[in-house]
Amino acid sequence: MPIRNDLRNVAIIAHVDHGKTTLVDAMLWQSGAFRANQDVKTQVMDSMDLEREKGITILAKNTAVEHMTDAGEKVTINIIDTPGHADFGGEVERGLEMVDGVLLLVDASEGPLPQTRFVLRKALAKDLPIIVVINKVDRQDARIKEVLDETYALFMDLVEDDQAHILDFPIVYCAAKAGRASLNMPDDGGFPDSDNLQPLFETIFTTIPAPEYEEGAVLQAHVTNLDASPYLGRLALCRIVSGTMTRGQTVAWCKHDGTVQNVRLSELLMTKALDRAPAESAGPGDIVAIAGISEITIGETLSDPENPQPLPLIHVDEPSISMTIGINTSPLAGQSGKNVTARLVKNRLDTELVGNVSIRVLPTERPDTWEVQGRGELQLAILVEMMRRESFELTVGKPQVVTRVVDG
Ligand SMILES: Nc1nc2c(ncn2[C@@H]2O[C@H](COP(=O)(O)OP(=O)(O)OP(=O)(O)O)[C@@H](O)[C@H]2O)c(=O)[nH]1
Ligand SMILES: [Mg+2]
Repeated sequence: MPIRNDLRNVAIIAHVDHGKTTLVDAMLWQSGAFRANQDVKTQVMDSMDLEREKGITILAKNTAVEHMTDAGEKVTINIIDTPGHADFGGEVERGLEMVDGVLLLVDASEGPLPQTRFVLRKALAKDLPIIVVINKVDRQDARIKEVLDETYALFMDLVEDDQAHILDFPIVYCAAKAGRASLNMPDDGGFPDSDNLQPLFETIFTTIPAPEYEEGAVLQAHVTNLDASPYLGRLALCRIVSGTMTRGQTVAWCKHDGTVQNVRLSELLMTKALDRAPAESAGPGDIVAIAGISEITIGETLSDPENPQPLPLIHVDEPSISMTIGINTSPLAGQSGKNVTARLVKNRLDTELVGNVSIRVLPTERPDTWEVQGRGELQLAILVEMMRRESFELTVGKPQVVTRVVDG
């Protein structure tokens, strides 16, 4: 099958704080995404207010860098930065739908932690090639060799019998903050022997397969994420699996409920560093944002109107924590916010459902209160905090563990 040798799609996954977003900063800088004197914030991908305040990634985001191989060929790398906190695991699962391989970061001092196991299990389930990146080798308390042994032990625990080939993973040692990488193991607390990330880039080029495609196959583009633009309205982020997409084209929108509707792509955008720029057309393996379909949701497919071929819906783990969210019923209601009616709260929760597949909203006995289920307390707390900032006044219940009845 032909391949797109000018393209690589990779996700960065790890436990919280192991340095994913910092590594993306360095990859952006070293690919000429910024001017030398440009004032760029650290963890530049953490663009939401709440992400910057809390210093964590909440939403998975993609960026694209252009980089030269040692052989002098220009390759575009689409990088998906994912959150490490367990509550946002749904973001990781969707991010993996877009890529052909992953960088598994492990902190050189902390070693593999629970979320390292969770994300590695997800990557193995999709049979994605893995590059292990031992990061923060410069930490004074680094224990690189032990951490590598613990990482092998984790793989041994998780790989299936038919996946032994995955144990051959390449290992790159990084100091993401310093923007340095090496294939040789540095001393604990020392720096990688290369003064840039080129060894990491080369490992990506050789380990992560270029997207494959079938010549002449019908269009199939999978919606893996949503975003909004003040000018264009809802944007659907898609990975084109086969075929090509052009701006203005009419495509078949294969919906969740099995129906198909023809729609026009009013805008086609491709990411370059931190910006999305209009493009005329895109092909297999490309990650694009499209506008023009205001009701489109995650997991749906855009395909050929003559011969629509939907891709499988995206499966995400079940919610584990629930909490009630309702209007403020106290006598002081209306003093701190303006969005106080049940209808506005319900509309806002419905909007959240559209972009956030790991959340559920259920009715309760009260017409002004809903049960919201999610992946963890932090995820639900962030939702409440966002709503309060949007001027909602809410009464919020205590988080409860979701119990599920299996087989009656
Ligand atoms: N010493 C050292 N610190 C680093 C390195 N890379 C990242 N850090 C620090 O580790 C902290 C976490 O970095 P982030 O890049 O936000 O980690 P993350 O994995 O994106 O975190 P989440 O997205 O919330 O899971 C920051 O304070 C970084 O400055 C490194 O190579 N060496
Ligand atoms: Mg991050």
